[in-house]
This record gives sequence, structure tokens and C-alpha cells, in this order.
Amino acid sequence: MSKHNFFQQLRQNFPKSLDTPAVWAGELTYTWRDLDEATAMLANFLDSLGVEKGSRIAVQVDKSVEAMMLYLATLRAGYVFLPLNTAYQSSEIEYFIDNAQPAVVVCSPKNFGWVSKIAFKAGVKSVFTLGDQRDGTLLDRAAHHSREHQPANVSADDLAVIIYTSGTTGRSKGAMLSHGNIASNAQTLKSYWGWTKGDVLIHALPIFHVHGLFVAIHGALSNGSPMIWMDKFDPKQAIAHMAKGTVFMGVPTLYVRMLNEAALTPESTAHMRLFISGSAPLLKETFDLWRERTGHTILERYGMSETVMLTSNPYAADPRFAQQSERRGGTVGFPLPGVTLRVVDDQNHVVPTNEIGAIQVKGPNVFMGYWQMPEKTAEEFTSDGFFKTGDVGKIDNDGYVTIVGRNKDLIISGGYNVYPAEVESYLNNLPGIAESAVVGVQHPDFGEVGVAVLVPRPGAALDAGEVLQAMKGQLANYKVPKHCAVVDELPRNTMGKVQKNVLRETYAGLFKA
Ligand code: MCA
Ligand code: AMP
Repeated sequence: MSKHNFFQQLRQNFPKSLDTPAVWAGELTYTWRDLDEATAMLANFLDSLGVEKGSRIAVQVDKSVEAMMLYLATLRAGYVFLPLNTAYQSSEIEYFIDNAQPAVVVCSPKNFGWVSKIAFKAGVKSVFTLGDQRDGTLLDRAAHHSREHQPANVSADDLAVIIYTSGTTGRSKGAMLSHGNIASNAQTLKSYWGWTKGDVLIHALPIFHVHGLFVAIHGALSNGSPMIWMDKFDPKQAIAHMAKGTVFMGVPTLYVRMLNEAALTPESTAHMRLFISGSAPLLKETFDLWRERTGHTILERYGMSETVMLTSNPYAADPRFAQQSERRGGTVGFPLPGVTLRVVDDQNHVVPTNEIGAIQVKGPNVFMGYWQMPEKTAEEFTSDGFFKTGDVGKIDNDGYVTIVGRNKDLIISGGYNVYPAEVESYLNNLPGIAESAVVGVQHPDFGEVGVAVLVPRPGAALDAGEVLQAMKGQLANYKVPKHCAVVDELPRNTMGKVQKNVLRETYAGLFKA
């Protein structure tokens, strides 16, 4: 039985009339039949490679409908999808491939040279290409396969996707999500956000992270709703699509950029049903301004790669919370149905209402652990099975959760996570640098960006511009600090620990609007 195969569950929600539009992508229209047949061909092709079930299919390609089809085909055939940000550079890709040991790697045609070299060196047998113009060897090869494919038998606990998340210490960890994890979350969000007949999703996010890959795609497909596909976010185009769309999902930067457009009005957004924000804190100012300019109230939700979605402001009245139906700016709403969320102190005791503590969660959506890191996995769970999110927050009298900070040293820049430890370790290895500290400061467009503070080695002449230039091409561009300062020494407390709060204050005004 393939009833636990998440692809099969999505497919059961495809509309009866398979020849109606499923995706509008520029000039092209893909029907539901196209989605079904193309994923079958790709799944048959993957099967023809003779790799074992559960093998990882690592994919670093530009956003395209075919890239989404490859994701769906991987689930369909019972393999494990491993999406990789297109910003990752060779040393990052080398780490992921060595760590995940994929059976198949798919990359952009333009990157085939260096990616295949890394892959073959790591023992990968099959490397294919997929471009954003339906080009590359993957589609050529899949074209010879049947348009029919019986979805693989999997159990709810079988691995479906590995999403790499960076770590506060050491290298990235692969969060393992099962078919059951992603299915339960998709099902919950479908009803909590009131997905309805006639909905049309404007898909504006990248598809190598949870927001664009899961929350957006699963939302539309599990409701049999078509998508307007944007290969890259553009604020003018996004607003123009609102004449036909009903649901938009974005990180706060996308809302900030749309607010800069004169075309954003009550009239241009009149057809829309729902605006959802997440992945980073939405400023109350952006929330209020959006309501003023459009008459719509953004619904903010909160999640993680390890857990998919955890909390959400209500779409309609939530009977569990005294019928609350208000979407409150600055909060992330209520734990989703099925999710248990608690706020605890250092002794792991639940704190009283309105008090701040560490957020821990439990539920069918919580991941299976980190790929080949049982000790790390054990550290991140409490003895009674709660996952430690690393976020700090509180729950108010009405049940609304507010995130007030993080106890992980993390910068969220335009919705992407940057771990200072990773950037510092890169900087500390550059010639002329004795030590470094990377901190996040407020930024009008990206919300937060990294600033690097460097101490030169004795006698070394450090040029901040050259350091930044050296980082580009070595680290994903969003990890490269937006400013670099050279100082004589870093501020330290009596224990010798770098006082990052002092640095944050020093550079706080650097990017003020
Ligand atoms: C691009 N740059 C960035 C970022 N994006 N720098 C910092 N932070 C970023 N997010 C770099 C570019 O490489 C460029 O560098 C310069 O900044 C300006 O680029 P720009 O053209 O403005 O960027 P863009 O191509 O328009 O991209 C901005 C973006 C993009 C559209 C906001 O970053 C984006 O799509 N963000 C969404 C991320 C996302 O989907 N997150 C969900 C994660 P240079 O000038 O040197 O070339 S899932 C998650 O977090 C959890 C589970 C959840 O709750 O959802
Ligand atoms: P990731 O590692 O990409 O899965 O990012 C997960 C982190 O993003 C969470 O642990 C939070 O710190 C942050 N996050 C996601 N949604 C929100 C939100 N609505 N408000 C504040 N932080 C958020």
C-alpha cells in the first residue's frame, strides 16, 4: 500500500479534471496531468538507476517547475530529497555531499564542471543537470520513460527529505523529515488556514528551504489549487499577480519590498484572501503598514526546518483559545492543532504565563533526528521527548506565543539563517586575522544582516574591503557580512568571553533607514 507515500496523498487531492491548470509559469501552463505524468517519468528514471530505496537525491538547481517535479518524483519513488541552496559554494557543497553520501546529484548545467568533480570524488555514480529552461540531461533521460508509475510503498516513518541547517558549533546538520512528518503538517495547515476551492497561490519563494518547498507547495497541491509560479521574487510582478491570486506566502523582506511599491493598494490586493509571513520576525511596523496600505492583516506563523510549522495566528476563530480570531502583530499566534508547545526555565520547569523562557515542542511534525548524528540529536531533546527549538519566548493570557529572542547565536537575514560561528571560523583562517566576531544588526530590507569585527594579527595590514571580497565565492553570498570593521581588540567580559551585545550596540545604527 502506498497510502503513507506523501506524494500519493497529494495526488489524491488533484482535481478530477486533470487537464485544468496546475501551474502558470510565465508563458507556460502546466496541467495536473503534466504534473502527474512528468513526476511519473522522473520517478521511473530514478528507479531505472537501480539505486536502493532511501537513497539521497541531492539537488542544487535554480528554481523551476521541473525542479519542483523532481522533488515530487523523489517522494513518489521512495527516495530521499536533499535540496541545496543555489548560493552554496564549492566547500559547502563538498561538505553536504560527503556527509549525506547521495546516490544521485542533480545540478545546474552551468555548475556541472565543479559539482560533478566533487560528487565523483565522493563516490557518487550519477550526476545529472537540470536548467531553468527545461534543459539538461535529467529531462532528456527521463523523456524515455513511462508516464505511469505506481507510488512506492513507504511507511509513515520512512525518510522523505533531509534539510541541512547550520549549527551554532561545528558543521551543518541534516534534519531528517519523514513522510508522516510532512503529511501531518500539510493536513493541519490546510484546515487551519482555510484553504478553499478557488484558491490560487502566488509562489514567490525559493524551493530549497521549508517555507517555499513545504509550506507553499504542499499547501496548494494538497488543496488541488493552482499556483502562479515566480522563478524569482519581484515586487512589481508579485503585486500584478494579485489580480488572479488569493494566497501569498513570504518572508518579511518580501513584504517590505512590496510596501515600497506605489502599486500596492486596496484595489490591487482586493482579490487576495490571505497573506502569510514567516521564517523571520515580522516587524510590528510592517504588519501595521500593510494593513493601512491594503486593508489586509498579515497572518504570521512560526516554524523550523526540524519541525515544519509550529504556531500560527488564527485564520478564523480558534475554538481552543476562547474563540480568538484576531491576528496579532508581533506574535506568532497559537500552537497548531496537534503541536504541544511549552516555555521552560533553565531547570526545564514550565514558567508561568507571560514569563520568558526557552521554547520546546512536541508533535507528529517533529523530525526524526539529525542525519548520522545520534549524540547531537539526543542533546536537542529533553528526557520527556520535547525538542529544544533554541528560540526564546512567552505565552500570554490569551494563549498567543511571542518569540522574543534566541538562545542560539543565529542571524536571520532576509529569511536565510546565518550562523556567526561558521563565518567566524572562515574568517579566522584567513591570513592576517587574529580573531573575529560576527554579529547581527538591524537592516531596513533584510531585517538583520551580519557585521564582522576583525582583529588583525600583529603587524598585518587588514583591508576590510579585501576581506569581504575574499569571502565572496567561498561562502554563500547571504552569509557574507554586509560590513567589516577592523579593531584593536574585541570587548570581553571578566570570563574572557566576547561581549557580542556590546558589538551589536556599537554597530546598531549602521544600516538605519
Ligand atoms: C541575497 N543577498 C542577501 C540575501 N539574499 N544578503 C543577505 N540576506 C539575504 N537573504 C545578497 C545578494 O547575494 C546580493 O549580494 C545582495 O545581497 C543584494 O541582493 P538582492 O538582489 O537584493 O537579493 P535578491 O536576489 O533579491 O534576494 C533577496 C530575497 C532572498 C528575495 C529576499 O534572499 C530570498 O528569497 N529570501 C527568502 C529566503 C527563504 O525562503 N527562507 C525560508 C527558509 P551581492 O551584492 O554581493 O551580489 S525556511 C525557514 O526559515 C523556516 C523553516 C520557516 O519558518 O519558514
Ligand atoms: P531554519 O533553521 O531555517 O529552519 O529557521 C528556523 C528559525 O527561524 C526558528 O528557530 C526561528 O528562530 C526563526 N523563525 C521562523 N519563523 C519565525 C517567526 N515568525 N518569527 C520569528 N522567528 C521565526
